[in-house]
Amino acid sequence: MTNTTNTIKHVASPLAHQTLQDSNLTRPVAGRRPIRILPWLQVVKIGGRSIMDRGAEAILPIVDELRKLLPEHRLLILTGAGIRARHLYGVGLDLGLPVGSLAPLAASEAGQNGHILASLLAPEGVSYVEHPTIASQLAIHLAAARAVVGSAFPPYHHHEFPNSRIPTHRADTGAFLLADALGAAGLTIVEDVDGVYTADPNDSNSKQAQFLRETSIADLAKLKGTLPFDHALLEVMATARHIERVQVVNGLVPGRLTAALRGEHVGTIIHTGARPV
Ligand code: GWN
Ligand code: ATP
Repeated sequence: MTNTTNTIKHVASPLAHQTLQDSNLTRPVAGRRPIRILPWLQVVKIGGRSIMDRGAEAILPIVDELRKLLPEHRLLILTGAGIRARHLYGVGLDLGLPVGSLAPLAASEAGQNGHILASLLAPEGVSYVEHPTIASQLAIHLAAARAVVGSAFPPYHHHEFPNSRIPTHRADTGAFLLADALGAAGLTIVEDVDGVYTADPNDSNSKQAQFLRETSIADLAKLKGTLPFDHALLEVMATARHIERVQVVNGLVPGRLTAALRGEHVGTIIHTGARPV
């Protein structure tokens, strides 16, 4: 019998002979901080319901602000889905559609809002870029333009987790996952409230709502009530690799987004689980 082991063809890998479940063995290889792919990028998530659904009254001032920010920042502007997705959930759930069918349908509404925003910024060279382009050709697009617009909704499609009938990973989660994966300089979430409160400030039954100027995922996880973003955002912020803080700002107040991108504290700062190097 000839010896069939050919050392020339053997590819040495530190992960070859072990289970990937054993963190003691994977940590030396996987424990290092990933590189920042686009460290100069500022990611801005524009609310679907809170900004886009309000039409010209809310959108035009934000467009004006974004336009003026272009010489200062290179932006990935991501839009949420808004009221059309909520209508869709209502119809889809009534028909018994599974969550994996509702996710792409809702995602398409986030994309539509992105197309609207990109059209308004087109004179500045800003275009809507598709999910596959964000995944693999973002750098070249941002070399050609100061900003691009995309859908904030993550394209989980039929892979959306079936732990809820409404997709749990929505636009805020999608924006954070992208910003952290790209190692972006920051993420700003633009809403129609000044930031995060201890309860919904627009709920007439929660007059006790107190503004949280600075908070953390641990503190927010203890809050019993609702949040102005997807609950799953807390989970993905817990395991963040790069984005150490997110600021939630009121996009209905002119100048707040500009100030936030300049590093000013004008909304709620949420500290994530990412640690400084
Ligand atoms: O369609 O507005 O991207 O950027 O999650 O998938 O449902 O798709 O299923 O490149 O791939 O509707 O067609 O649509 O919003 O997501 O896009 O115009 O395969 O540019 O074709 O990952 O835009 O769209 O909805 O984002 O969020 O053709 Mo749309 Mo969305 Mo366009 Mo995109 Mo989904 Mo594509 Mo996709 Mo689908
Ligand atoms: P999408 O982009 O997914 O369409 P959005 O981010 O534009 O959504 P909402 O999901 O409606 O908007 O979130 C903003 C709303 O959340 C606020 O208008 C506010 O009334 C509500 N809200 C609920 N709980 C809180 C809270 N704890 N603090 C602040 N706002 C809250």
